Amino acid sequence: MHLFATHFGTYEVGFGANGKPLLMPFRHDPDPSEMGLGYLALADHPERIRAPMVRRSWLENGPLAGMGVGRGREEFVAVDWDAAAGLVADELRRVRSTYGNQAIFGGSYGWASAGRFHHAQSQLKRLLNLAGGFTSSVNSYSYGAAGVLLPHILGSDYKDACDTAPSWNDIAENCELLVGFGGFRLTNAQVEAGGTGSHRAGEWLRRCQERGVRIVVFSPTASDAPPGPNVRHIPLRPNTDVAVMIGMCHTLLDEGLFDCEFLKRCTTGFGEFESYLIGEKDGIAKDAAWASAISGVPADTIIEIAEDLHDYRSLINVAWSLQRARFGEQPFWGAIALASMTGHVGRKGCGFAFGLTAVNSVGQPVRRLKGPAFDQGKNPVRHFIPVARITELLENPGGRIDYDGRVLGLPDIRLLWWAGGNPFHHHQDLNRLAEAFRRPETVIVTENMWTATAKMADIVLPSAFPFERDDVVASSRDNWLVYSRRVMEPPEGVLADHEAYCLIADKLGCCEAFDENRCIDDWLAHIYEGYRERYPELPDFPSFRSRGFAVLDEGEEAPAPADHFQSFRDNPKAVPLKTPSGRIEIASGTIGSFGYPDIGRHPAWMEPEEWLGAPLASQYRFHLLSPQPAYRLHGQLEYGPASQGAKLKGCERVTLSPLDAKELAVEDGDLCELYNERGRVIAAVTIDEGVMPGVAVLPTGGWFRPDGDGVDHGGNPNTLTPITAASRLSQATAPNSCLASIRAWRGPGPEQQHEDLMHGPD
Ligand SMILES: Nc1nc2c(c(=O)[nH]1)N[C@H]1C(S)=C(S)[C@@H](COP(=O)(O)OP(=O)(O)OC[C@H]3O[C@@H](n4cnc5c(=O)[nH]c(N)nc54)[C@H](O)[C@@H]3O)O[C@H]1N2
Ligand SMILES: Nc1nc2c(c(=O)[nH]1)N[C@H]1C(S)=C(S)[C@@H](COP(=O)(O)OP(=O)(O)OC[C@H]3O[C@@H](n4cnc5c(=O)[nH]c(N)nc54)[C@H](O)[C@@H]3O)O[C@H]1N2
Ligand SMILES: [Mo]
Repeated sequence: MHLFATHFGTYEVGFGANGKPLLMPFRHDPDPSEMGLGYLALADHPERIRAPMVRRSWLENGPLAGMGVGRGREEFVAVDWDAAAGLVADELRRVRSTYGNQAIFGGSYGWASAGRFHHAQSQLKRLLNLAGGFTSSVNSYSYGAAGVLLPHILGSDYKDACDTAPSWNDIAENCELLVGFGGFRLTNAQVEAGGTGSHRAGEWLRRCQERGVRIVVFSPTASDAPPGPNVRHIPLRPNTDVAVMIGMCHTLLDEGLFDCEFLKRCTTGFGEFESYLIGEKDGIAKDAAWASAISGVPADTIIEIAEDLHDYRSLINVAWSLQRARFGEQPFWGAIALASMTGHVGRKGCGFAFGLTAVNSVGQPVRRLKGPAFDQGKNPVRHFIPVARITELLENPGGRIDYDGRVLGLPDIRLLWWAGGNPFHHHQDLNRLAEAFRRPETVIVTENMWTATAKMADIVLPSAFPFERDDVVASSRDNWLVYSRRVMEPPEGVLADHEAYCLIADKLGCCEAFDENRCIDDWLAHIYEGYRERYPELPDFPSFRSRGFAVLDEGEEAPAPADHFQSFRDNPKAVPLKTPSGRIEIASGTIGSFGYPDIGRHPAWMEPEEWLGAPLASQYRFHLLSPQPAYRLHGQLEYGPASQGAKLKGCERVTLSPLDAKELAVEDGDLCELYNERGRVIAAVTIDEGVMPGVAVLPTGGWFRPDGDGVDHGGNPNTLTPITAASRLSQATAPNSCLASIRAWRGPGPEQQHEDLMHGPD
């Protein structure tokens, strides 16, 4: 079977009446995503990069004359691959001999494409490592706060985003009450990093409902509640979930409805938390009335749900979005404390979970394919940043930042190379990032389209789309392996990253070390054989390639994966967690010992600078939420038919409550401007009575397209979001703590503007 595999699923390749290739849903996928069906339309899109391009004054005057001021403002000149490879190799050599390899930033965060071999970051990092190394980055935008917090609270086994949740079949069989803070945004489950052959999350949620699992969703928007029976939506102010959780903890304490024996055996630090709950030091009882005043949830509701969490076999799920906020560690820690008090942790399908439906894999009862990656080699440079500190890194050479109990020195970055990520999609405060991006001497970007990041480069290397190359596609959280076979040739002048880097490696004199004398087919066979060594039941490579896919345990009843919390609960001494106490740390001496002002020893409510209760809210009246887009993957496929079709007048949609729309005197479809001291962005109003008044929802992924006045016509919420970290512990991204104002927009819409705004490439 001819298959093409992506982060949003696997597609069958066929031919249309006009003889052109087209994508069709994969026959084995019960719930295929529409998102990718139009992927091939991007192949000859006008914004495609078709040749290596160099910014004119960089090419003519070199990296030091004029530095980066023209970046993002000047035109590009096409060069051939030999010239481009020579420029890149010379520049790498110059920077490393003048400043040392730590002056090269190659962190390159981003999702790139599915596929084990053409993995953009691995390809680049392998090349940079052979060139002496680079300053790197750690953690993710997805799970930045939780990924640092949870190893302290639950142990090092719980760093990965998908490892805490019980499996869906255990939930369906055993759980009676599923409480979701941040809800279950099912459009997100279309996606899986590394791909999948089978979308199942929606089906599992339905099965839970059929079995009578009651679902309660706390969210500022009703659309986070799934359709179907037994669902209750409770609106709350953004960023206040931890106050609700703490109010529930107080309720359980006050009413004596908590599992004292579990807390004693399996947790540590409850006493300190208890003292906080009753207000021993500050005189404030963190009761339901207190939580209600912060969150807007009626006190009776908080008490009722708290009692139910204790009385029924319950599971508390927290969406990842909650930790993409100021003090984003707190709702995760709070949920663990609350679930521990209910006493259901370690009971089948109960306790706590993080990110059910955030991606397809969380909770899937499958054996996972942990396969070999394309080897990046070793990086001799020790400098790194937590991934979301990129602006500070560029702004503040020689500076220092706190991180997880350490102090990190920020090297002086002279060369920046990004491949497989789009910081002008993903990072916060994009106008500030643009200034920071003008500081290094050279910026190189490997991309397939003229993203805002590519436009900010000096050297742009054009990259083949994933449908223009063969790859072995598998996710380490899934049981599907797909042979993704090229659908068409890339345009002349465009290479797969690996091929481009072979040319550069050749100029650097490390060609053999880079490609090990293997052609791409050899690499694919080599990677696949790595899987077969671990899973001997897989077919041989030629059979796999001709069938197009292989599935672990195909056709068998999914084995329920072992739930470590069950054995821990049964015998915490024999099967301890890998925390200092061996138990769940409701208070953490380690975190306390760091002495950070923005995270303490136990879960607590801390007031973000930007939320609806902040003094700043009298100036900027809306809390802006920026969830994941339903019709594309981040900024990818923005020009695909699904994403374009979801726009209104060519604009991204911002969703408002009817009350706010009335007050702003805007109607459905009107253009409006969202603004704060960081930027201005245009979007089209969509009115939804499910949105809480005071909240505006603008999904991510619109392409940052500032006009001459700095107004973004692409609808990217990160024009407005702050770079503030969740805390000094994680230094994680926190875009969901953002206040903004809104007014009607009377200027021209993006359709009229678009032509004028295209700058850079000809
Ligand atoms: N406000 C706000 N901001 C957010 C979030 C939020 O919730 N709110 N969420 C954050 C999260 S969780 C994430 S994960 C990030 C995602 O941010 P990114 O991962 O940076 O977003 P993508 O658009 O997926 O960027 C990947 C880029 O890689 C390119 N690419 C694809 N394949 C290849 C390849 O083979 N080679 C090369 N060289 N390039 C390739 C694509 O064209 C694309 O431009 O955004 C973060 N930003
Ligand atoms: N279609 C599609 N799916 C995707 C992606 C994509 O780009 N497109 N990206 C993928 C990636 S990289 C990731 S990391 C995951 C992210 O998965 P999540 O982080 O779970 O997803 P989000 O869409 O950011 O947020 C989910 C919901 O959280 C709610 N929310 C935000 N702030 C608060 C709050 O303070 N309190 C409460 N109670 N609710 C709040 C919002 O209403 C939002 O709808 O999604 C993945 N899935
Ligand atoms: Mo993410």
